[in-house]
Amino acid sequence: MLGDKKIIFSGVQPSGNLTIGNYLGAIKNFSAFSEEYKCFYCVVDMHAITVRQVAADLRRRTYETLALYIACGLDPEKNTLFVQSHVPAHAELGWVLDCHTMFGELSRMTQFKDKSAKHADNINAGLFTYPALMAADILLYQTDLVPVGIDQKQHLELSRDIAQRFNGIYGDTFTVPEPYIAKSGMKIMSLAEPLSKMSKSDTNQNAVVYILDGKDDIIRKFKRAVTDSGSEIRMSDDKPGINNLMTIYSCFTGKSFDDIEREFEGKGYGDFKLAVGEVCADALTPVREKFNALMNDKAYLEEIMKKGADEAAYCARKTMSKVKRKLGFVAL
Ligand code: ATP
Ligand code: LTN
Repeated sequence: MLGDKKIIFSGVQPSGNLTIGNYLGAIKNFSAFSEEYKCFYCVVDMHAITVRQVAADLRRRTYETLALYIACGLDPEKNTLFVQSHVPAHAELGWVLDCHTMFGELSRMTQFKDKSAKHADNINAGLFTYPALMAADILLYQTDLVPVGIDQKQHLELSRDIAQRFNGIYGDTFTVPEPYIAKSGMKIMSLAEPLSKMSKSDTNQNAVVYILDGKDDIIRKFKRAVTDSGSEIRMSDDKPGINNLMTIYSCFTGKSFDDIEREFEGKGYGDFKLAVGEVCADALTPVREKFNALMNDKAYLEEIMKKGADEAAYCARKTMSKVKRKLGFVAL
């Protein structure tokens, strides 16, 4: 709690162009919390370097991710928006939590297994201990609730285990966080392979719709989306392609699956794909316009980064002094 408000923390890596998966699974939901909670939204650049990055790209994407937070509706006056590497306490608590996280626990993380298969030439220690740094992000702010896509559920469970373990050894130190996983949009799938997650690091550009894609690209990608045999627009276990498109349509329009089935009764996949492309493009146009304006004002973005880092560092400092005292570190 901060004052009488519960605390929210979430993060997005500046590791690529953000997708409609990041948007529907995470960022779009963030602004709903601004009034009722004290919210920290972080650009987690330290997590991004667990995979090799080109410095100039990482720098640009850090500005872009912050600009997208704002373009997607996060008011910097009502939310603390900041960059992870600007608050050194993340690295500091990260180390402490490394020493309270078990090798076996980290070995079981599916994201680690996936990413080490994908980057077999760079299975570095940071990739392995990534979830302990993520736990540090969350626990540093005494976070109550963490809005994420379902792919992060396992990491959240580990954060809870680490918090409980630490509290058990040293006495009450951290709030034990709960995940907040939106019912729809928690896992948007690839348009090319609807059994795998849409991911910003996918090399197949047609599989992924980016938040900043123009209308023509969006419509073209949806038109090419892989669909299933049959022709009915209906949710069904054996229709992963249509399920995914229905989910996307539902997220952008707020319509239920029953409504969508009724709306497209008697129509074919072609009509439906075009409709999904159109609602998606229409919803993202204002986001893109706002984003472009913000990217032309770097000084403003830097001002937000600075203000965010100060606010975050203030809260982080309180937790860090408590942690150091409990551990037996000598205070000067
Ligand atoms: P990468 O491909 O680099 O691993 P990513 O696309 O998975 O990245 P992250 O920065 O790791 O993106 O995730 C940011 C947020 O977006 C997280 O809360 C994550 O759960 C959510 N998210 C990512 N992809 C999807 C998706 N396809 N559907 C729903 N939510 C998603
Ligand atoms: N691991 C997350 C990004 C992330 C995060 C966090 C999300 C890093 N720290 C803290 C929520 C809270 C990812 O890969 N999507």
